[in-house]
Amino acid sequence: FRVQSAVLQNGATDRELFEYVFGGDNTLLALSFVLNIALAGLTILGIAYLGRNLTDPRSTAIAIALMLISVVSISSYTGLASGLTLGVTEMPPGHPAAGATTAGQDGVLTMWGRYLTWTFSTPFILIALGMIAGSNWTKILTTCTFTIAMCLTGLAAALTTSSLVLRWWWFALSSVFFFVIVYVILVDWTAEAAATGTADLFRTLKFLTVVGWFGYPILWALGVEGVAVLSVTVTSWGYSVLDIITKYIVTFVAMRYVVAEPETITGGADYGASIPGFV
Ligand code: RET
Repeated sequence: FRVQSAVLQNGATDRELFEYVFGGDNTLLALSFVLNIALAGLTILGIAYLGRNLTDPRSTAIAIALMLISVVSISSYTGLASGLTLGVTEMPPGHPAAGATTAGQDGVLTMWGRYLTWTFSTPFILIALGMIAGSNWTKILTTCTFTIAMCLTGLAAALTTSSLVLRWWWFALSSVFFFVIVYVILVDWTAEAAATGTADLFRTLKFLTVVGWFGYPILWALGVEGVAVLSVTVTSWGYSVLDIITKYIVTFVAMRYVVAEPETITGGADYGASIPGFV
């Protein structure tokens, strides 16, 4: 007796996907995962080392937020490398990759674990940035909820197979949520950082973050999920390189500053109160 399930029939197992990635023909794809496992591990150790003498509670909180970014990342990439958070998705009619096959299944390789785990990693980036800017928790948590919404609608965009229009509708929704975050960073936090005295550091972090984050929707649109101009391997390397910029480089830039100038960071200690004019 066999239960017929459309989902199970189309789905490759984690073992099949693991063998597909590490089976020899996809070494480059496999490396895009393994590199980030190594870098996330080194970043965690680096933060523990650099922050070993921190006593100021605010600086320590920022260091912990930064560490959690890499804690999520090492788990995320382990999920991808093990095949557990990979899938094969059959694209809807009209999609350029409709009719493709991967690992013996109908569909294209979907790295859905990426979209899922950004839900957990991006809030910590925004908590660290918001605290460095000296913002208040209303704004920090607003950006956190919008990034969660952005990542989950992005996940929906990647997994929707019912229609091409719906995939792009999810993409548009996700982009609107993204613009809310970009607005808060560029307008509110920039002004607050100037008042807090962290403008210099914030300018660097803002540049790395805003430019880096814009790369993700561009890759999505050009990659196999979107118009399929880029191959899965190129897309995966694109995300892995963006992750290096938006996570590990941002972490070390922020960490060096937190360790070197805790007084300035502590200067934003009234983060519970809004700066006049920026409610
Ligand atoms: C998607 C597709 C839908 C439209 C938009 C996207 C934006 C994703 C972003 C991801 C950032 C991820 C980071 C991860 C680090 O851990 C979901 C690709 C707007 C901005 C910084």
